[in-house]
Amino acid sequence: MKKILLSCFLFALCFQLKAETGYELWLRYQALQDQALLSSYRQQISNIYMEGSSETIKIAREELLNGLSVMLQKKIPSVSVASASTASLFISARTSSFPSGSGIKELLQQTGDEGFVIHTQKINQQNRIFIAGNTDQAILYGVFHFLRLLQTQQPISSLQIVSVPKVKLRMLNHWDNMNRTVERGYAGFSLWNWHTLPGYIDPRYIDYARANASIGINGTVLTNVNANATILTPTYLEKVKALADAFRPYGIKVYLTARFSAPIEIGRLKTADPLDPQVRQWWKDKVKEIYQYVPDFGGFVVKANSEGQPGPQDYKRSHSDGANMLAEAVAPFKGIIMWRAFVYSAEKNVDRHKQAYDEFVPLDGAFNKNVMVQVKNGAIDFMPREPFHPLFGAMPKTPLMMEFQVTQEYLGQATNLVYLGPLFKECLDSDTYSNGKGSTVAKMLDGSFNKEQTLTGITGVANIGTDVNWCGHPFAQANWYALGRLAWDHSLSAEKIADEWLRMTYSNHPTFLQTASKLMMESRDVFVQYSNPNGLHHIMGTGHHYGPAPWVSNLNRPDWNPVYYHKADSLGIGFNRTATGSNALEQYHPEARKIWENMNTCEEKNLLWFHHVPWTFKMKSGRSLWDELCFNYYTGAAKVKSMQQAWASLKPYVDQQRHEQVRMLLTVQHEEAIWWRNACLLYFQTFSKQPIPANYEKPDKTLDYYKSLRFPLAPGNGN
Ligand code: GCV
Repeated sequence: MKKILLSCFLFALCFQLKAETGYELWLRYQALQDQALLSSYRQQISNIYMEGSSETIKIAREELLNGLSVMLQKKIPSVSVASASTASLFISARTSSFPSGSGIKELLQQTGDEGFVIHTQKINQQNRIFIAGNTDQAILYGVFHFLRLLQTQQPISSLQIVSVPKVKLRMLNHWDNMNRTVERGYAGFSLWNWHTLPGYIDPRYIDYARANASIGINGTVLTNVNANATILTPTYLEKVKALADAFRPYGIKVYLTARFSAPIEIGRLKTADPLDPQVRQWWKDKVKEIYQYVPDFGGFVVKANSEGQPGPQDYKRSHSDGANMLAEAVAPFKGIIMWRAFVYSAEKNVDRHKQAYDEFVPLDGAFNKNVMVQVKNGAIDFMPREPFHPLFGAMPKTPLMMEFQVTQEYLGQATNLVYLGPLFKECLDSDTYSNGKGSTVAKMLDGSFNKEQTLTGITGVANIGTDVNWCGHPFAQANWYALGRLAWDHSLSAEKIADEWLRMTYSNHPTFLQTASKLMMESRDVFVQYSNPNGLHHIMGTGHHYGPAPWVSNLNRPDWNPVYYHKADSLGIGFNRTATGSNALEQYHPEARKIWENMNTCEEKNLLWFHHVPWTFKMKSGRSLWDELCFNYYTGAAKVKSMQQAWASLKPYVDQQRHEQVRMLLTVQHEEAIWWRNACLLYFQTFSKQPIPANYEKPDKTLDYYKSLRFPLAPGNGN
């Protein structure tokens, strides 16, 4: 009987799920089905008073009224100022508006410009909910948070929330080219339609700003770090202004990338030498011009002397010379410079892992106050698993900006379901030991150890494009969401974020949540297991970075070749970064490096990152290294099958359109996992000379077949 009832319920659930494209992201307000909760919410939110009339407040009001009317299936009336003192939901950015004795005034002393308070209090026998902040922007954040509580079906009868962002700059970096291709973009073209701007404001720009505001993102870098100076010309600044105007009410500042050679390319100067007075003046004038278009322009991100980009070293100047020249130009307008530390040189015969540290640590203290050094989470390049970058904790006098990659360049692009929350957290929670135990990367970023640090930030390379669901893979939206949520509060767990996202994007049903959350939480480890297990890295296809190609050895720069990273030979595999090898380990604090420095005790997930390990080396499992690699490649690929099964079981809880899309992509993912597994094992076997254990099915294709595959038109590679 129970079974029949359950089937009827699931059938009914299925029936009423209308097809969805995913466009609505996590802001997909749904009518509440749980009658008890519905009546409790309705009772507690009977009317609203929201003070203020700015554009930002109007947005907050509209969002709230719309969200509530859909979720509560009822129009919630707004009351006039005369009845404000009895409104059940009272929202204001004016401290004096809150009843004395409510304690709100005191709490607002801790919340700064962007933090908010959400409190439920009993006043005259009536429960009242207060949303308070010091600015209209804080109110917008508070409203989105309140809506999230309802979307995720949380109790609201005794809220005691004080939420303050842990870092000031919470940003997205778009690697969008001006012709609308997106470097490492797998979700269509760039959102910015430069051709129709400034006249046409695509409603999507507003939806983009709204989605970002809902997760606390407050800055966007519109252009690729492989920069084009044309963006700095008046025609384009007009367009940038139009975007900045559209984003401003949502609290989002616009930033651009500065091409270091712009003074030559668009300024007709003969040099871009940062110490040349004419060059310095050119940048000052250019910046002044930009601020005439965009009075709250945020500043520049700069990729200099990296992968062929121009920079100060072209003139024998240092990174700080270059950064400070730009910093001086934006300083009068309170702008900032985010100078990227992603540098490695073809000429240097030094482990690429070490180069950024070698270059930047000597410059600690040499940067102007309004410069941040923007550092990728790891020293190589957004690998599927990478130890934290040794620069974190090594530049105490310089504010460091974390750069994560939200777009899945090396993590299955848009065909693989990989939730990056655990990757972001793994890095943020890593202990640098720079100020003793507990000096996590997150604490290096948020100024915990340096109260004078005014610039703090986390940015993510965006995975957003013109695809109807914004991010290509339906689950890739979770990575955008996770970046924003962690930038706001890096202490949130990846599970909590996945849970919120799943509830808002799909369903609050407990069975759905249990299975889907497990699927997400394991997905990154699964990807690592079938692609880059045990610390293998940078063994992907050339250029497009799609799929495996560990055999590549013919690229001009040694450190572009996969063979440089895995170093497989007849003895073993892996990069010796200990004192007997490149000694990259010396760049970490002695306590931090302990978990890696000894091959016998090194955490196995990073073993081949730091050690060249004999094929016969005995792993903790008792297997030899070779057998362990086989185990991991096979187990990882098999786990994708389990992901497929798990997703199939969720069909009753997901609308057909989105369910089907994920189902098909998981099939592709399974094929790709087998491709990684077979290609890598067949190739590494040419060194290990050992068989794939008999209990595994044999690869059905040859190594030559895998080597022959070509993907000249794969996305994200400038095509
Ligand atoms: C924007 C990697 C990517 C490049 C990217 C570069 C960077 O090398 O493959 O596409 O260029 O990182 O972060 O600057």
